[in-house]
Amino acid sequence: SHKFWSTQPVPKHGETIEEDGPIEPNTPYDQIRKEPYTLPKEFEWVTLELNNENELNELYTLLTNNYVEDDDAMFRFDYSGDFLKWALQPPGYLNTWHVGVRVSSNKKLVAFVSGIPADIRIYDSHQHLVEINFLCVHKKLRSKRLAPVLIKEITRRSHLQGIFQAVYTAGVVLPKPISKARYYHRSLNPKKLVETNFSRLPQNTPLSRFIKKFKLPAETSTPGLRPMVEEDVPEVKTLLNEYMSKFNFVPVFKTEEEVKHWILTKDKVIWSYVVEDLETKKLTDFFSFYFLPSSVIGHQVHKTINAVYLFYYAVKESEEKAIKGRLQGLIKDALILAKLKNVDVFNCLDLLENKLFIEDLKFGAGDGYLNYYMYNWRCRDMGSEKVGVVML
Ligand code: NHW
Ligand code: EN5
Repeated sequence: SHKFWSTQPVPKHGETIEEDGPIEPNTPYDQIRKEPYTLPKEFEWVTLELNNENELNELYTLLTNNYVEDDDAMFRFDYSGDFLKWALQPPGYLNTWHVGVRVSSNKKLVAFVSGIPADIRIYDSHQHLVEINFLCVHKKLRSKRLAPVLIKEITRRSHLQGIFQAVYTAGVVLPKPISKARYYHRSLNPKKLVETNFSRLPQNTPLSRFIKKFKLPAETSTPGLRPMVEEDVPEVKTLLNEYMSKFNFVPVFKTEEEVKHWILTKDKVIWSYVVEDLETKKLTDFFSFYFLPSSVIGHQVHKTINAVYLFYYAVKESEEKAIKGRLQGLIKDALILAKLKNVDVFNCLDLLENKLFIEDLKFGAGDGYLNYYMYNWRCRDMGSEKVGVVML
């Protein structure tokens, strides 16, 4: 099978790994193809300029109508324009990695793929690489082998920048995941979730009892919890990098600019909170969650579900056995804060130390999974509790 993926430097399914390292050597600059790959004749390549509001809107429209859906095609991700700018313009971003395909005759945007620069650690190896996301082909152009052309083109544009490894995630299984995580969902607005069939009312359960089960306190309870501000950036950077040392596959935040970009609150995009020790005034913990609504496909009343996803966090607790209680308290406060923002569902994956709170805080297993991949890197796979990379 895999007519395309079998030609790429990725491990084969069933392959056993002896030693970590690249699958193929870096291509010397003079041997990298300098012309874009050939598209079917009715299409042309474009580099999107997301600072241009019209082009940002074209991307928003393509994704809102054609991007990822659940397996039963009931919900589709609805990333906002502000969110896309945040996701695609981090420090050091390149316009040339915002790759679009237009119909030559009418200039309609019909496909896209993106890359952003990132630093990660996988086991003991630190890498500066590209994170690939937002691969999308218009519904009317599916199964015409456009995706492999987009992937080869973003690969070529990465090679031209001296980058030969990539990280990406997908719901689908390809050769070959380094880890597989599961989605979990915590109802904040059970009535709406039942009305949209996002969640099913369990047999013989009245709605009133279902609603009661998910009730939360009106206020948070962690002493010293407050919204993160710009002055917190240096301490959050240290907390996060230290906390990440527990895991095998993690982001490395090298500059304060990156932490400012990725963690600081941006309204309706990402919210972040810190815990300040009331005596020492030092930060002990933080957490963040991003806002990613989903369109409810073909519903008469409800057009969107307001969802947030747990993003990066750090817990400072020297006693390993006390982490569970500490983290549960923090995430319970995150649920309360999200509820106050009119969020319908709080989502997370079972990575980081999330298994410590998933059950007790009444998250339920979703029907979606997320597979983690690296391009041109061979390494041992790992359980999701060893993964620290959260992708948007
Ligand atoms: S995952 C979300 C991907 N997007 C969606 O699911 C949106 C809805 N679907 C679509 O738009 C996050 C289309 O169905 C897409 C495929 C475009 C997905 N990743 O054109 P054909 C990301 O963005 C393979 C990789 O006919 P199509 C991560 C498939 O296995 N490959 O299909 C993106 C087959 O190859 P095979 C995928 O349905 C990571 C071939 O595409 C894939 O019209 C990209 C069929 O192509 C997926 N999600 O379009 C890789 N889905 O060998 C980056 C299908 O099996 C690699 N395929 O025959 C690294 C590059 C940088 C390296 C730098 C050194
Ligand atoms: C790359 N950066 O499947 C992203 N979502 O569970 C691309 N299910 O929302 C990769 N089918 O389980 C994305 N409700 C891969 C994920 C694609 C989207 C996806 C799943 C994740 C999802 C919902 C709705 C299912 C609708 C029917 C779901 C059940 C929730 C319930 C709440 C109460 C307790 C039990 C569980």
